[in-house]
Amino acid sequence: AHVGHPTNMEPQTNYDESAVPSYELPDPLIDAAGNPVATAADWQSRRRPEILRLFEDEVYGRMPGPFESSHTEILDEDPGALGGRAVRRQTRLRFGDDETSPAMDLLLYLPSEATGPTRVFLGLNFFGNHSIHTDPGIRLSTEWMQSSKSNQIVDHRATEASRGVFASRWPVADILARGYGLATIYCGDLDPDFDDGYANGVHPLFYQDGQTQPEPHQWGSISAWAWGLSRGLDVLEEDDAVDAAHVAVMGHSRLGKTALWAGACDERFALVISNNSGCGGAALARRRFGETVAAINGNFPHWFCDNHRAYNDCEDELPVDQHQLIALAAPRPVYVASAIDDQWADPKGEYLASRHASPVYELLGQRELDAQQMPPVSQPLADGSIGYHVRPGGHDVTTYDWNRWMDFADRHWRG
Ligand code: GTR
Repeated sequence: AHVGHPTNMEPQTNYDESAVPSYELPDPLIDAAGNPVATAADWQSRRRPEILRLFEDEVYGRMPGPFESSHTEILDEDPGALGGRAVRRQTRLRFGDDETSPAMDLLLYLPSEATGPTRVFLGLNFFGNHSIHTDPGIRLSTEWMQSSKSNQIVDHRATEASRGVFASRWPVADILARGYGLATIYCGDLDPDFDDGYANGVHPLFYQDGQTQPEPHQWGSISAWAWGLSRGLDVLEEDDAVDAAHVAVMGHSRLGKTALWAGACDERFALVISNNSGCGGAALARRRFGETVAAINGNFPHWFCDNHRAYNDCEDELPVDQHQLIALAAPRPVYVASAIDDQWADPKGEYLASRHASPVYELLGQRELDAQQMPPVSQPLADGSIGYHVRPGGHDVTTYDWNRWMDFADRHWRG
């Protein structure tokens, strides 16, 4: 199973390190007026909100708070799922009062041998909750999704044959065996991933009278997905079997961009994980290596806010760069994972952004990413509060990645 990509082959794409332009990164510890940020309190109360606001207004778009008339319904529970290894719970959060209101379904697995509240990894998926495992008890998504022959999505709808098509990206048994829970939501429940001028999904719930699409500084699809992750955390907070103070938000690719953004906006997430998130995620925009701002806004006009288009081919004008997005996770642990053959996502740019987030972690008394060089493949740098690895292979999520994240979570949460 794989995600159908657009061409990813812009003729002008640069894959040559020697052709990376020289650039100057905005300093996370110098504010917009040019004053240094010298204390943790100064960062937290003044500089952090300033950077967050710039990412809202110039990159992803501002998102609203929770929807007022939301209703939670537990759809089903099975204490003996996966051959008795798991408790499976499916919860629907409906935004609005009637059956036609948009809703998101959260699938949760917890280890059946858990004796107390469980720490959970929460991530969005691309093709429905049923795509993460062959478990016949998972409700088959009925929502729109990208048609895909290889993933058994026919006429934009999931089929029974699409159960488990992405199981390799979600090693549920391993996660449970290590004592963690896993929660997931289909991103299309929040906003179907195509450009329709924001007529569907959750955006219209918040339109003012007469408004038909978000303002140029208001949320695009990545913000809507990130908003959904926060609503997922709301659901988990209501669940006594979940240790909601230890929820890691993770995501791959466009959903990895989303995980970083969700972790920046919602400080309840205790740990933040980006996998192969690339442009608009963990990779520095100013390097213009692989996917660029112009390429991503061209191929996916609905992901970012409209203001972001002003930076097409003008990356140096951006008031922020992606190392500052990673820094917004501080002081919470953050992990950035790259894949060496995924040059479109610029693994080196992802490493550099992680390293340049370090001064903020240091200021907050955390151990930074102290390697001056990008590490070789399969040599994770994960002793501090910023974890980084580049693994062999291409654009994907593997058990290797999950094992590193679980090692990292163990280290931070279990000492
Ligand atoms: C690509 C896109 C990347 C990444 C990827 C994915 O086509 O250019 O930014 O998001 O899709 O989400 O799989």
